Amino acid sequence: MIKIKVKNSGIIELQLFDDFPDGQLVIAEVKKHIPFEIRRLYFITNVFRNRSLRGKHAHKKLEQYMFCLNGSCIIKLDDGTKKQKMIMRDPRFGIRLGPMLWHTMMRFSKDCVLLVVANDHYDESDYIRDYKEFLKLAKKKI
Ligand code: T46
Repeated sequence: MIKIKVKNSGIIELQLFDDFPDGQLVIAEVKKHIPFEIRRLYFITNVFRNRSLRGKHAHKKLEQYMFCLNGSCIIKLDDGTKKQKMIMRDPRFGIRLGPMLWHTMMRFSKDCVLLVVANDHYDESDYIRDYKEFLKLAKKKI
């Protein structure tokens, strides 16, 4: 398994039951796998352009886990000091997108399905969408 080098990230492995050839069942329980109460979930589908970029922001406080349920994409993480790039293609593994972590998703396969669970409701004021501002804030927090 890949080692996470950036701050405020990590990988969780969910419980999997493999009923081949009748499918796989993957389970996430709050507190056992997801360390917060889930207040929102959303999913990203139908990214038809391989060159599409999503994310390109950080959050001030929000905690999230992202799962790639189908297909694949690349995720780039940047904590303001260290950067890391990973391929997401195994639905068992969730990546923590904690506060102050610039994240960009790219190179989506056409069948890519991303599921994100979050510990709070949508709040645009929690987003940092300007990279220079992110770097300034990230340096202050060191
Ligand atoms: C994140 C990455 C992984 C809402 O109104 N409510 C919501 O809950 C969300 C997630 C988005 N929106 C609105 C805000 C924008 O006007 O939907 C529009 C598209 O959102 P955005 O450009 O932020 O989408 P992504 O895919 O770049 O980012 C999303 C999440 O917004 C973000 O929190 O961490 O996925």
